[in-house]
Amino acid sequence: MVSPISCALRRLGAAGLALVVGLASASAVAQGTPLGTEVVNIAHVTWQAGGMDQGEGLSPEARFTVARGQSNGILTAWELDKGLTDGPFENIYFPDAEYRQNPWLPLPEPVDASTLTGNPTPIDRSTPLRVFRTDRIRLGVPIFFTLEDAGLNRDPTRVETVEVTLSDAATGDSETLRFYENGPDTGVFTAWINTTNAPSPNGDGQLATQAHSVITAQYVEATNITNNLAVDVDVGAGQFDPSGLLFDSGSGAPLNGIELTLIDMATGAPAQVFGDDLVA
Ligand SMILES: [Ca+2]
Ligand SMILES: [Ca+2]
Repeated sequence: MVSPISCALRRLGAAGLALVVGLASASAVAQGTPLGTEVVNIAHVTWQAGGMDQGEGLSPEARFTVARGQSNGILTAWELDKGLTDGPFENIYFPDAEYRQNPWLPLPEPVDASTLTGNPTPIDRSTPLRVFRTDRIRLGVPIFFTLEDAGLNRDPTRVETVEVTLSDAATGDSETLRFYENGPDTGVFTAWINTTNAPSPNGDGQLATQAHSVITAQYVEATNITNNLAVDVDVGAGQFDPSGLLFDSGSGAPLNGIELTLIDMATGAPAQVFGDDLVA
């Protein structure tokens, strides 16, 4: 962004010298100017002698980058209430979100593809969703996110956006999302992501994961790293693994001290159980 500065003319002395001096000014930066924008103010200096223009002299520049001070943002992961937990719950509106695939595209609608509560019908986002904070999900459920930061609500008349990157530790899949403010003046930016145990390339709007992985969401503010935010979500098992852990169906947390008897559906008798190698 370049801010041409209006100039003042002042005659100097009997020799008839005149200088035209530009004034650097930060006021040319609008409130909604994106963070990281470089602003260049140029002070034009021209001069006259004996009433004659002598052309342009020095043109010094002043450059600065639009940044902000330390903020107190909060990045939170949420899961839709399916009646499996006691909460606490909040009702949050998730109106819009996009993923980067050159250009930005609307995110696929959130769908629960988990074993226990799966439903192919997309979750209705037309009204606020009843959600609870989560740091552990069952594989296949969509994760909802909020980034709350009043300092990023730079224009109270406009819905603004922030970028957040999601990554999965086990699969390496990564998605860059554009969170939309859920009202012109809320300072609450929202998005969601569907999770799958199927292969999913970077930048397709869903996140490949697997049991016991960790999904990380990161907000990075290049102009002030003290405002960086991150949240981790552990992934529980999606299908029964005879040699694995048992997880609470509501929270996804591993259970301890549980005895489980597998029944052979054909005989009604306890089933013979094999390990991962299908032999032992
Ligand atoms: Ca706003
Ligand atoms: Ca993907």
